[in-house]
Amino acid sequence: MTNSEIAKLLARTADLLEIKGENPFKVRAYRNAARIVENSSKDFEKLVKDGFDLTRLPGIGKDLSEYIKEIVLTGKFSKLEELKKELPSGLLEMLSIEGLGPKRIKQIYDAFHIASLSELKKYAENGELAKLKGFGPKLIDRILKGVKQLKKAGVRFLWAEVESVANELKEYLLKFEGVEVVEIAGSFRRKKESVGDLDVLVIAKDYGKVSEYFVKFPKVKEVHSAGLTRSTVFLENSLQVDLRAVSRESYGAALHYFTGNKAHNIEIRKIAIEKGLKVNEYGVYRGEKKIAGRTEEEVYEAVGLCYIEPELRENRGEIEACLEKRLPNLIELKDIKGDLHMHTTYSDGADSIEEMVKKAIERGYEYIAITDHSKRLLVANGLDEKRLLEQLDEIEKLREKYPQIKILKGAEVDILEDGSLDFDDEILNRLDVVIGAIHYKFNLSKEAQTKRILKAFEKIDILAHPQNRLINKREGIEAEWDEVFKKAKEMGVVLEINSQPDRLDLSDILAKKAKEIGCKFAINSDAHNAKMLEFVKYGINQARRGWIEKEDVINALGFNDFIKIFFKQK
Ligand code: DGT
Ligand code: CA
Ligand code: CA
Repeated sequence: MTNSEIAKLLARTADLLEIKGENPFKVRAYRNAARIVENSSKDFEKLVKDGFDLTRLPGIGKDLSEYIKEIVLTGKFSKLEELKKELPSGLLEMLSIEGLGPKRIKQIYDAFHIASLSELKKYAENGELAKLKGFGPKLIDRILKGVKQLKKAGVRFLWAEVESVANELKEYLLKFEGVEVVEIAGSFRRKKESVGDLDVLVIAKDYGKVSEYFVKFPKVKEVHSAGLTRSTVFLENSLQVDLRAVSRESYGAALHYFTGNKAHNIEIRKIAIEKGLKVNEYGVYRGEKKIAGRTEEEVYEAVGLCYIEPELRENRGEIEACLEKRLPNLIELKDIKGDLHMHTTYSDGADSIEEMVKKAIERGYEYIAITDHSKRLLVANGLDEKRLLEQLDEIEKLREKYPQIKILKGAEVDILEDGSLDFDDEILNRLDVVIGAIHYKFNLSKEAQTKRILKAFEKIDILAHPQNRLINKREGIEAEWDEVFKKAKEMGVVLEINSQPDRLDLSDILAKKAKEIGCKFAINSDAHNAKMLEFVKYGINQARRGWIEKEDVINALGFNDFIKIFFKQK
């Protein structure tokens, strides 16, 4: 870690403290610290590793010495991490816009509570920003340019956000004469929770004509390049799309190469080399001779491997698992038999219980649980906790009206700061399904957060969105996940894979970890209206990336098996 990297973390801390409106002396202290480190001729990393007492250097007190040590030894600065959790990540992004320093961002944030670049753009365009003191037309112009650049450079899109435009584009291309195959490779095909750009492959008679047609796709905003085998455009939402021509003979090799990820590709290439083979985007070769490339299956077979599903291609042990014949048999959407987490007009949902029930029947579910919020969030929404009791009565009536589906009585109960629950036992005892969820106090220490969750395990059946992250916006809580998962398995608490596109929580990595420990999962929609019951497909994507099989998922069981297992604990 260089001095200027250390300084950058300290300066960022100062910026965020300033945006937050902290004491100016504190802000200045961090800014000074950053400058001292940046300007020092000493190599701090080396000094720390040699155990040198930094306070002996001019200008470095006890605090700064501790900060530098922490950063060098952990690569992170905990004060900054805390601030990042407290403030929307959009504010951090704004800091890299030329002309926007912490003072101006604070002005903007205080006035409009803008939390993302898209909102910033909106306020710049609709004239609101210009009402702030010091925001002249030149600055507004610079802000707009900055937003555009940033979006091009580094903004990732939620998978679900690009799904419809990706499908539209695919259909559009397939309509063109001479186009035989269109496939979207890359992270989109791997169903990664967020996508940097779209990598589209086509097999076509005349690529030049297809490329001309491609850049006229109605949602294209800007054509970056249109070459002989590759074209790049930006769509209205700033999403980059690359189109590549591939030949039929190389299609499998190209699809494999551009699906990635890169680390998976590199591993495959290593295995090939050991066998005296060469793999690239055109095929698998022994010497000059091409021995495979038409299909992906052929490519894997040629290097002595079985077919690996795109969702698993992350170099997280999938190649080893294939060689040891223990690749998972991944869960599919059609395996889901019920949904155990949804909201209605009894709390913050938009549709009635009956509308949710009808939609669930339409989806062929055998059972659902109605799980509105507990006291804290009811009150916050101006509602009364007695509503739950009325709701239970209504469920009784609907059970009679819709005998073809089992309607379970549930609630999504807040886990309070000390791990106790936001409904009394008397109410909890009347419920079939108690989901526990953390909705506030996200930045407790790891120990406190773990304790909070384990305490709640005494009374809950399912832990909702365990990490409490919002993709690209909020990192989520810290907890001793190994301990949480072991306890969940031991106590029969089911872990949710929440299907909301910006949650997808548990993440792929933690879901895999929990599976290895032996936990059970519920892939739930967390629907806030009837249409949202469809979101379960996103949860399925994430579950597959976490190596989850049908047998691991409690709501993939038919109702009779479900109650046997789910209610065993009670
Ligand atoms: P993204 O777009 O950031 O969400 O992630 P990807 O995985 O779609 O990455 P992207 O668009 O940069 O490239 C698409 C695929 O192309 C990638 O998954 C693997 C392959 N690829 C790209 N660059 C390299 C490379 O330098 N070496 C190898 N072996 N493969 C590469
Ligand atoms: Ca990509
Ligand atoms: Ca790409």
